[in-house]
Amino acid sequence: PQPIHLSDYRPPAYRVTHTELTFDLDPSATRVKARLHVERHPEREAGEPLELDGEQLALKAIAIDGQPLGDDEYALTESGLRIERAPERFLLDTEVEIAPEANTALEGLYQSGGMFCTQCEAEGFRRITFYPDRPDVMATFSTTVIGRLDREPVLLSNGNPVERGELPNGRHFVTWEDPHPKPCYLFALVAGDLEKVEDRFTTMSGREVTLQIWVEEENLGKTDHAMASLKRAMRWDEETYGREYDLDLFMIVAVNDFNMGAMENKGLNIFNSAAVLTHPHTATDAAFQRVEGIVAHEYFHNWSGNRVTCRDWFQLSLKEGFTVFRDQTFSADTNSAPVKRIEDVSFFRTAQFAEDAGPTAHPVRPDHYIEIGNFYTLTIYEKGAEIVRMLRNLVGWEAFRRGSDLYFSRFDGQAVTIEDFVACMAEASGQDLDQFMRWYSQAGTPEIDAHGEYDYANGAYRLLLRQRTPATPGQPDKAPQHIPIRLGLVGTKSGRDLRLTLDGESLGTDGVIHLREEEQEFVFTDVEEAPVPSLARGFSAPVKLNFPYSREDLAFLQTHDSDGFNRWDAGQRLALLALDDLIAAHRNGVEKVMDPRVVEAFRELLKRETDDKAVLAEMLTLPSEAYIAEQQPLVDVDAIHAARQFVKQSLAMALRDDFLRVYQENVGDAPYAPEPEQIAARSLKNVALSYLVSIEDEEGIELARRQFEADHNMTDVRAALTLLVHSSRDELADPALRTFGEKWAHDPLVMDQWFSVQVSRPQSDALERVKFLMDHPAFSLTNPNKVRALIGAFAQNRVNFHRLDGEGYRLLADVVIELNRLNPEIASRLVTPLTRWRRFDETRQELMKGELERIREEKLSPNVYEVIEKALA
Ligand code: B3K
Ligand code: ZN
Repeated sequence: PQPIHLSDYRPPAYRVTHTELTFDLDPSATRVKARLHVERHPEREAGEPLELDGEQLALKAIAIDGQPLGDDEYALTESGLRIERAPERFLLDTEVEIAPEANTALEGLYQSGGMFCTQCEAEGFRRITFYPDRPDVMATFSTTVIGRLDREPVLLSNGNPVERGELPNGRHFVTWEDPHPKPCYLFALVAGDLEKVEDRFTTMSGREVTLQIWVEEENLGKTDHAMASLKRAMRWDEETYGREYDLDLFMIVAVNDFNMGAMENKGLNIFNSAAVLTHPHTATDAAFQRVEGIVAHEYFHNWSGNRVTCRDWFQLSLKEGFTVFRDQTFSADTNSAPVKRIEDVSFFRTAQFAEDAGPTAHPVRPDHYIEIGNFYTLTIYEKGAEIVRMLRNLVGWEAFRRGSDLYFSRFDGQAVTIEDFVACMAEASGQDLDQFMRWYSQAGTPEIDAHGEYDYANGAYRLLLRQRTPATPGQPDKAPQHIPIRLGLVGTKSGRDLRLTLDGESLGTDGVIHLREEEQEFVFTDVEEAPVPSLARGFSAPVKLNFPYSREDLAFLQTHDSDGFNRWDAGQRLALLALDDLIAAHRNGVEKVMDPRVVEAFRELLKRETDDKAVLAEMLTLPSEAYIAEQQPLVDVDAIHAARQFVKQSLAMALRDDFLRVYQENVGDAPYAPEPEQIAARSLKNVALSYLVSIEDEEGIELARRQFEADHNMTDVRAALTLLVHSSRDELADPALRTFGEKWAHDPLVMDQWFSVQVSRPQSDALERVKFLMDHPAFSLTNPNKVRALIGAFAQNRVNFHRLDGEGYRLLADVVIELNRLNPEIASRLVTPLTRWRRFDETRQELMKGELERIREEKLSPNVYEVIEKALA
């Protein structure tokens, strides 16, 4: 496979203005007729050939302006169909046959259970019909779907239904019209035996919109939260961005087999059932919040993605980064804002930093790729969102909103670039964003080394900052980034934020400085007392910031910082310092000693009753093993696990009664609601319980057992089950697992949780469990949710996946090899942990590399090929 380069972009030779499709559905032989209204692109010369993409299509007929083409008038190529001589403007008719039931890649038209559904982004439409499958070809669509009345009573596509009727032989049809020009990646079709839940929404200009969520009958009781979330998102987008919905109908469909979370097809969003269905007894608080976030995300795409889309796939972050930023702020507005930020940043610093430091590191706007399906990454999505967040902070919300309005009005109905977006922000704010554009082109995480000094004699504080972005594949040298650093100087005497005066200008007590050079000194004057700096508040830029804080400084910031995020981060830094010592002790075989400062800091936290409970729960959570590993030059999985366990147990022993009290204070008996206050209490309670169970405190174990049996809601049940299964009390864990597994055998989403809980346990039998569970009737390699729940979860199990006998790696490679044939998109995601082999000790390096090499022996899909080549380069 050959890479495609951004610099080779040219507009298409021909565009399609209107597309008429007719699907005659059949699992093994669906017929697709396409009539394309084609015209030469005004910027391209006459006489160029027409090239259409097509994969796995059996061509049955082809005609131009009603005249069938002779064999010498078109050519079928490896990637599609080519017509050497085409008129300036014409109708192209084709008919192809495809086999949805054989489609295990879940791209194009496929079957999930008994229903037909589609996934076209990024390049799935070429598996449906011959078409210029690129986002800069935008057409209106008219789609007729023909199916069997008994098997497919419901026939859906984009837009509005305009005609329906019965046909001979028990068949019927519905015709849909979508008046908004769209690229084919936003096309969707769903057909099956589905039921709907319906609601209404009145838009800000008073239009009535019908909202429908389509599900299999047994899931009818699980749509309330998604529907409520959708309505909140619609209102929020009107109030916050002035964006109104633009069709009379908005549909969501839940399907069980889906590669990603969901897809924003115009007017017909298709969702992984895991991203839409909830019920207090089947979904955890985290799942409720995830559903809210994804429903909002897909809805927001209606403007940021659909009305204004991407010129080419290099611009993917144009729609994804902006839309993630929009959904993050929506969730922050709806729930606890500080906790949302803590969760997002925690995840980002663990997973995106690792991506940025690994062999698949790429800029937020890549300049080449082999398979675009590999670029739906944390960098494109989450780092892209961090860039948009920096933009919002740089220009201020009002200018940002003006820039956003300008962007939507100027480019409505067009396919554009990241420059177009940033230019609107520059225009609306009058700011120069040239250097800022480097965030899109440079891969890697900038590191800042900061040093500070208080000059007692002059009451000045000097802050010296030095930035450096490490080399990444293909980018050895980096230029300095424009890094906005929000900061405060917290007075060590007063415990308050001091006034910030820089170059004679006042920045208030919480200001932003701009690091643009490789090295820059900032001198704050009139600083009345010696401060501890609180840097990069709210994670004001996606960077690693090192400052030589003492443990006393961190303990001080943890209680006094006015920024909630940095209070939390100070605690994390303090814990990391203690963990560092313990990791070293473990490696050197020296006795481990707990840092009393961490114990005291926790004791203080546990006393605070006034604090936001959700934030408190976060503050009581130790950095994850994956995040600790991120901080180490070379990852020692066993030492990290042992050190973290030691800290957890030391805290539990020292503060046992406090944890018990916090648990008891937060047991509520109100009926379950996925509301911030309740969620906070549950997470605080379950964190406290996790400490008690970590030392196998009898009272704690008994509380966990009772919490499991009380069966109040899935959040509490799953938390208790996880604690029991991850403890060494198998006499309690085994019956609990059995009860749970039997009770929920009929519910695939709950069984996913049952799988994950078991295979993430630290006990040494986790791998054997994976193998055993792969034969469980509820498991299937062709269902991505199952693969993620069992294999994906196991690959996150640090101690067991990285077993020294290499069995964990072998198991993952075996699955990757099978999935490479069945579902390349999932296979290439699943292989990620192996690609990080350079981070481990020599023995593990060899073992991991060996598995990558074994995979390379196979006949690889472009997806897996690209990742393996990078990993072994
Ligand atoms: N835009 C989709 C991505 C699906 C692509 C899968 N190859 C989901 C989202 O970001 O909303
Ligand atoms: Zn998206």
